Amino acid sequence: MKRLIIILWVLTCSLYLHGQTEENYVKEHYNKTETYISMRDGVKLFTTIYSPKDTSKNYPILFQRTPYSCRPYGENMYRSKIGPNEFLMKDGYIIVYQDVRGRWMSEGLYENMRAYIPNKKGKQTDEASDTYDSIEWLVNNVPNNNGRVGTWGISYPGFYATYSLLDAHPALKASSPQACIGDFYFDDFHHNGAYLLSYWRATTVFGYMKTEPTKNSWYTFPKLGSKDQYQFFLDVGPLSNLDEYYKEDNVFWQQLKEHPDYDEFWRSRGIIQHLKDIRPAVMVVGGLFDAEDLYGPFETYEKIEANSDNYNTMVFGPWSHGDWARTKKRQAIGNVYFGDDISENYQRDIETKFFYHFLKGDGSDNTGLPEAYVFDSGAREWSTYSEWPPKNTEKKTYWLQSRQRLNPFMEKSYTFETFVSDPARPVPYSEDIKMVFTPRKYMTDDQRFAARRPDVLVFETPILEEDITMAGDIMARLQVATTGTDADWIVKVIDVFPADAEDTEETQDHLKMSNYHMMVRSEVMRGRYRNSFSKPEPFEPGKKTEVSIELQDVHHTFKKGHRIQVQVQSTWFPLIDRNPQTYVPNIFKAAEADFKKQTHSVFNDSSIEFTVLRQ
Ligand code: PG9
Repeated sequence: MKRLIIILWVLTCSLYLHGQTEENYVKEHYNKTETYISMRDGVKLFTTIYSPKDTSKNYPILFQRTPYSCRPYGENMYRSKIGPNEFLMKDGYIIVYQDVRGRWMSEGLYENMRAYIPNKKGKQTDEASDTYDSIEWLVNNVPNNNGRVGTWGISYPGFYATYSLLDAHPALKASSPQACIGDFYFDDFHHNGAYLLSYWRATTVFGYMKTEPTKNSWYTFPKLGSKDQYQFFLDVGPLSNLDEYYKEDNVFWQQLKEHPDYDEFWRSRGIIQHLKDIRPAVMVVGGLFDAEDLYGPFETYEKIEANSDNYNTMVFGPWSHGDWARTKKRQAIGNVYFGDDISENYQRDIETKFFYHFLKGDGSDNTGLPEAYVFDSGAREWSTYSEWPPKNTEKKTYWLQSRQRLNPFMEKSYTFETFVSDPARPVPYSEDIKMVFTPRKYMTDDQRFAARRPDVLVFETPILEEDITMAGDIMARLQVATTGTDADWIVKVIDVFPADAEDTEETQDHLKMSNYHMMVRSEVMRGRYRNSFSKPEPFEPGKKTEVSIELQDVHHTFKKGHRIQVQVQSTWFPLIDRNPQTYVPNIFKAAEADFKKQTHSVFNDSSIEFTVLRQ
């Protein structure tokens, strides 16, 4: 017994010491310095530099520019982890963080998704020139650097990593934009013109402009007094009532309200359009179930691939926003479990290899990594491709037919399905009662709760007799009509599990994986923008009209014994705001009386086109 107690005591101490060592790893192996770097217009940007204590050799610089702060501030205050992952942290790199212009301890004025200025003159600045000036200072002033720089970041920091590729400094050899915002009209705050009401609280973080460098947040979240976001936003009513919480000083809220269409304000801020003639090596990383930034990473990879000759690759895993940077053993999103150690294996075998090769290795294109690493979210395994979308794919069209059938052929009979869409009783986007900062879990959520509502149309194949692997984008071409003059159209692609599907430890108590309706991909088109995101048009009541919706790429095997299901609906609340269903110039300024129940129709010459791997 005594021996057992001693063993347990030793084990406890070693675990405690291990934890302490891990927690102090950065402090024990890195020196931290904080400095200001002057930009070409004189504005100073706050920069934190973690340098390996071992000064016997030179190291590459890994550089992240962020709007989320370089905290903790103070040269004796250390982050517990630094860099893209712990393998790189322990492999020896100089890790640098910088508050971007106008955020936290940096000087200057902030602009959301600051517009890129091609052919800048004199002291003109944007995020590309701020990155260039910063890298110029770092490689000439940071001791023991080897003259090679990499940039990385997730989400908004991912946007700044993409930005580093424009007018890139010659020392920039590699960049990994991850879940990188491409355009706020198609990422984060909007999807195809619909405003993401579920992002409303996030407007606090980016709405207020600070007046001077600060270590403490200069904004506070509005107190809502409710954790039930569906009921809260339904009770709020028209969006204009949210002005009660955000006043004139929330600059971004005013901009959102004043720019409902894809106008110059949004167009000028999109970065995808500028991704040409890129030189540094790029590895774009994204999550197949990323609710925040899916458009950005796919478009970033595809635009660079089409317009540059550089080394350009992509990795898309079974992740929600930023999962790949965490180290939880079981990778799951909501109720859906995908496998063990997926993020850690990516960090060790892909991300670390990429940066090592271009920042410490021979820098050739022979990285040993594939062009595309893409997880199959149905087969639960990785695939690699020499290009994305894969060459050996074909388009396969299914038709939305009567009696809830999804057919690979269109029946000759002319039919349509109708439903009453009532903004006062919108379809929830989630069964969960919560108040989110940004949406996340719904991307794989069970959709049976929606399938059983009369205002959700359901179209489903018979039980599949063989596997079907989708690898690429999905195009829905709806033929619709409405009694109103405006409407939103939402399409959801769902994997219906067989009755004998087993629960996992992630399965919520009120659910069973038996017959689980797994959301695979979904998208909305605000109907007024069906022909142009810049020039909205009303519907003519009763007139049959085409509404096309491109759904972002998937890589999913619908296995034998499963079914493919498509759902069509016109509200998705409060993921997106409600459409009044009567045409008004600006939905942000719609009045209560504009919101009207309407009857919508979906005709049987509506189709959905999948990109399918050839057998
Ligand atoms: N793209 C994410 C986001 C942007 C703006 C507001 C809220 C979230 C992100 O940077 O995490």
